[in-house]
Amino acid sequence: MSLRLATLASASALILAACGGSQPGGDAAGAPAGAEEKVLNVYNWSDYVADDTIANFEAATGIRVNYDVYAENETLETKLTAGGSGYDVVFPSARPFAQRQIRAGLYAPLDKAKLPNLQHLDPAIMAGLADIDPDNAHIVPYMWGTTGLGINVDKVTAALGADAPLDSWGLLFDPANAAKLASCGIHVLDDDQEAFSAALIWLGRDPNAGSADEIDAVREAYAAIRPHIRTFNNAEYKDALANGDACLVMGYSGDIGQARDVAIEAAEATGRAAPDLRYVIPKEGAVRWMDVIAIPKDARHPGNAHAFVNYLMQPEVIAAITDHVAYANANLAATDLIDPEIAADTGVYPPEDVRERLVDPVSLPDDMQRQRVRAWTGIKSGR
Ligand code: N2P
Repeated sequence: MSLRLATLASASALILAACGGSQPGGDAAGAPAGAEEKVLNVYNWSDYVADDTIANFEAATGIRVNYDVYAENETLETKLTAGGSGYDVVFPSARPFAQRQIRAGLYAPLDKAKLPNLQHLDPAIMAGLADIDPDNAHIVPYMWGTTGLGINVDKVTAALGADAPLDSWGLLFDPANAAKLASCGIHVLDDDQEAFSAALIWLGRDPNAGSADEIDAVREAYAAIRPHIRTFNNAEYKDALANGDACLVMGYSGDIGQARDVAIEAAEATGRAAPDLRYVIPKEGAVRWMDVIAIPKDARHPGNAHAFVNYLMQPEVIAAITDHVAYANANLAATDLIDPEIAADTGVYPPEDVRERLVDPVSLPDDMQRQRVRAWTGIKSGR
């Protein structure tokens, strides 16, 4: 090569390196080939980290986080299935969502060498996930909780009397109760998985059944109370319970704990008495779910994603999140760091006799699942 050509060649290599994005291994923000731009795109459930979790990660790593939230597993799944979501870290529920997403090849295998904090996770929970994710290759457990009832005790007992069945799904599914509570506000989750399971548990049936007979039974259960339900939603019910717009909600355990905290703070600020807001795991039983962390296979910042996943597994970090969101985490080393009031809250960490009444969701065959989703759309619209 002549000197002139050699100079040209290295000049163009320099230009290509400076442009970054045009080189394999480079990226749009101009990081050199082989390095990741300091950006991370996270997609999580709403209200599922502490106020300072993201800012602390950014300060510790210099990685800028774009943080988006969703309220339904289906929203996440639609984006993942379409491909090119742009997200680097996501938080699906393990069953049946992550289960079928792993099967569909939507997640990248974890590079465990980059996740030393895996050592802190509860081995029993890890083993419990191995049937849907052999060798725990793709998902890391994040938070777990139950789906039950959030109750404004004063309003509910005012409507139903002092002997209101505060410990039963009958508060919602007995039409006589729902009719009396309609005016103080009933919200139900817009989550077919949870709504079907709750109705089947109330009916004394298997919450994971999906035959036509079960679908009819669930349809009838909701038809009887549909006129008394104000709305179906997965996030607004929290504020509604906190500010008195709802007196009975079907909701996720920690969200109801958060509503109680918000109501207490508001009461302190105004000098009024806080309402008695309670989370109840009904005596008939309830669903226990586990949300997990995963890296989509098309993530553009897998290095940053691993740094974030590892950060979330630091005992101090995850303990602070549990304190804030009132959900139990899967981190054994964090146990002693959790606020004693949260650790003793039986709605967050149910005692053994209650755990015996909890059911894990299972993945239904595709056609049954489709029928459930169709039936749910009809139930919500009152058809
Ligand atoms: C967070 C609710 C997540 C629980 N706000 C649903 N798995």
